[in-house]
Amino acid sequence: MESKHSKQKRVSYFHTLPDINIMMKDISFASRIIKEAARHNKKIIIKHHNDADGIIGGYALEKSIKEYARSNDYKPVIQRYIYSQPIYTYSEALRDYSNLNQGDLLILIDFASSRESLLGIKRIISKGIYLIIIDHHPIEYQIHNRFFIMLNPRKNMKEIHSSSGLISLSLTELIKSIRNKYLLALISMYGDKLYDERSFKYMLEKIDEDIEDIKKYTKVIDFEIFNSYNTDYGIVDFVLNPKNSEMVDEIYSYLVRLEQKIIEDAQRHYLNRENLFVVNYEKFYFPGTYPPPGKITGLLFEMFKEKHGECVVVGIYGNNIIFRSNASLSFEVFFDYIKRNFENYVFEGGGHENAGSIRFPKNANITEKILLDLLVRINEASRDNK
Ligand SMILES: [Mn+2]
Repeated sequence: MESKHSKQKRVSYFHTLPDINIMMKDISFASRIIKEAARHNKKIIIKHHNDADGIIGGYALEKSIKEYARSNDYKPVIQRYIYSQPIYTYSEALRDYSNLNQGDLLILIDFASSRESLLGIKRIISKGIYLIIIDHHPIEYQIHNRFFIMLNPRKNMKEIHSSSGLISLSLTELIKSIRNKYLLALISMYGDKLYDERSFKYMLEKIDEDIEDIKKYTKVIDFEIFNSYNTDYGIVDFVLNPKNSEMVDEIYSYLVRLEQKIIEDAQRHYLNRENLFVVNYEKFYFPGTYPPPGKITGLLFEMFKEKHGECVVVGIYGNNIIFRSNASLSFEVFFDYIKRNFENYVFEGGGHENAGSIRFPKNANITEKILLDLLVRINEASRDNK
């Protein structure tokens, strides 16, 4: 029989994954900051991106901190919010600045690594509020400050395999391990299309659900958040509760039909040259409806990929373009070109390798035709460079 001691010493599976393992020092530091905040009954605010990855991170961390506090009879004030922008805006920072005091803790999940978030972040830590950012998007700044910790594998690695949900779960293992952790990790990774074959296989073996269930849960959670007006009425618990399986199945089959329709519509509205595709969402997408442009791009990408193997899909929606590729033309190369040749643009975000979105000013006049020519040119130039 195992002694209590050896049980405590057992290493969490999450901590053995390369992206996570390389961050263990920071993860352990973050867990100490969180436990301290709980012990001193501080206010802890968690804000997370409004997608499946973001909510899994926020949900897991909230649960873990609450259970830790309860078991130790601490009484921190814990609040969690869904946040729908890809950057930590200055107005959001001012709100947090006024709601939190010195020694309180703010945790931002699945956003806030971009340059545009920096001023707000500085404002927060200038008050002595602890700030933990859990993210996997490209990092565009560095801060060395005792109130600031960033858990983002891109600090150390170029190619990453972890979702923000997975990083959050790795952190909960040092606070209070939670139920369903493998199922939650899989949903967060599936939500961001981060299929790491080995860890997927390992975690799927640990749970009763199969990959089809993961797919269903992820899509339904995404859809629920999209329609939630940024209020979490208990989305994750609802979707995962077997009592609700009939309703969840019904929502899922509705979503499958929605996706099929969007794919059919999109097939009438694209231009392409070989494996480069430009799709104009303005011709078939109704603003504010599900699936939103970022997800449409993902669906079309999966479809074109099946037919063409390597391909690049770019969607235009108003002044936004959304890029997705598994071909030699990467988002990095594309974005580099934009930086050098366009005066005005904003990097909007992106969840994973070779995906991202860029916004242009209103009168930039970027049409499908211009964009396709641009793609062809960049593609040829990047080939010649190799
Ligand atoms: Mn994410």
